[in-house]
Amino acid sequence: MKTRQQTADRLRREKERLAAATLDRHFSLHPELKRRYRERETALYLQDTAYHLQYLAEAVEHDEPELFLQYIDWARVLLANLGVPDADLAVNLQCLAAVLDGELPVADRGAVATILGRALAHMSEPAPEPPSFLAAEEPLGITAARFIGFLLAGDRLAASRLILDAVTTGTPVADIYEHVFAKSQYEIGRLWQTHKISVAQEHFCTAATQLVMSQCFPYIAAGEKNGRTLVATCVAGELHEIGMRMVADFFEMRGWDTMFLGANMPMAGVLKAIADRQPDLLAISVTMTFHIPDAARLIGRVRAGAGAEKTKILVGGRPFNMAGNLWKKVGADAWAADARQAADYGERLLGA
Ligand code: B12
Repeated sequence: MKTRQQTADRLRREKERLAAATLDRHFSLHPELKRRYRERETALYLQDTAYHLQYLAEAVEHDEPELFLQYIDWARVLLANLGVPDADLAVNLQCLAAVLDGELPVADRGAVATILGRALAHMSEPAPEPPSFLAAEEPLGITAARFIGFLLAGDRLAASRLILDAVTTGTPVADIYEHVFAKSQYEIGRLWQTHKISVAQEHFCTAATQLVMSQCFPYIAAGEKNGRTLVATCVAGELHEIGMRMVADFFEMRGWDTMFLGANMPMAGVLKAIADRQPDLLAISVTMTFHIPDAARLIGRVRAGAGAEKTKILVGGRPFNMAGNLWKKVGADAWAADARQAADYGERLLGA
């Protein structure tokens, strides 16, 4: 366990140097690539390889290969849509495997080689084109399609009216969150990944969705309070906040008093909020796999500090949904896959 952690730390710490060694090896095996690559392509190659190393580090440290395998599935789609063929990525991974085989302590070469080997084996099949997250036959499927259609057309007012009409005519806000907002955000991500929308469109849709979520707030926070308290936060560096916000709002709908701290929260600030409020539950969200160490560190500090003895810790977000046992490895009390389940498990954790 200790060696895995040391190896992972080394992959993280030396990612730039290891990426440069991988590029050198790739160029020496394929001199035509060196002729093709300008400054920009070279910089992107180094950046992507450093990303591979960060995801690999998490997979190795926690013994969760899926964290790397699903990342490579994702990277193949992204790169293919940017004109980088699968074959180039495969050689990149082979070169990375050779560099690491020469660099790592003998005890950990096996674990790394197995994960990289599995990723390369996956690549013998064509990359699956990610399917749409929207379908008319799904609950609120037509509303979700209309909502995203308005956002992609730049019409926030129509998107807002669509949702407020649904809410005032009896559609539960929880259903709107689950079937409209979450699905349309995943779809926006797919459209960005496959190069069908721009970064600006993705930012616009996300900001507009947050606007409409805020308009729903008076409908969710109006019920009786149950005396339970929640602090909900994203770790430092983590910019994806909608998932955590949704989870916090589901607790609010069930009568909890919630304090949602949003994205990129400094650890010291979270610790202070916990000491001040002594909540029943701390909810921590991670989307980018390379933020897992920040969640583990935060949990360690909360457990070690005074004033949080009664606070239970629930984690969630993309990497926890990929690796079903990761929550235990970061020291949490529980994990839930989505907002509805989070509220169920939170209540169960407290024996409510
Ligand atoms: C919007 C968005 C952004 C916005 C976020 C703005 C904001 N204010 O939140 C911005 C532009 C900042 C952004 C940046 C980046 N993003 Co982004 N982003 C997205 C997008 C499109 C939507 C995220 C979202 O709102 N999802 C909707 C919510 C509801 O889903 P969720 O987060 O999964 O949450 C649910 C569950 O996971 C769970 N849950 C979540 N948290 C918690 C916590 C607890 C305690 C519990 C119990 C449960 C739980 O419950 C939630 C509700 O059901 C996703 C696509 C996607 N598939 O999610 C990409 C996505 C996550 N981003 C991606 C990437 C690559 C990036 C960048 C690296 C891009 C770049 N080159 O800069 C940066 C990294 C930034 C960082 N350091 O954090 C990739 C990640 C791929 C990967 N392999 O890791 C994705 C998947 C896009 C894609 N399809 O390619 N992004």
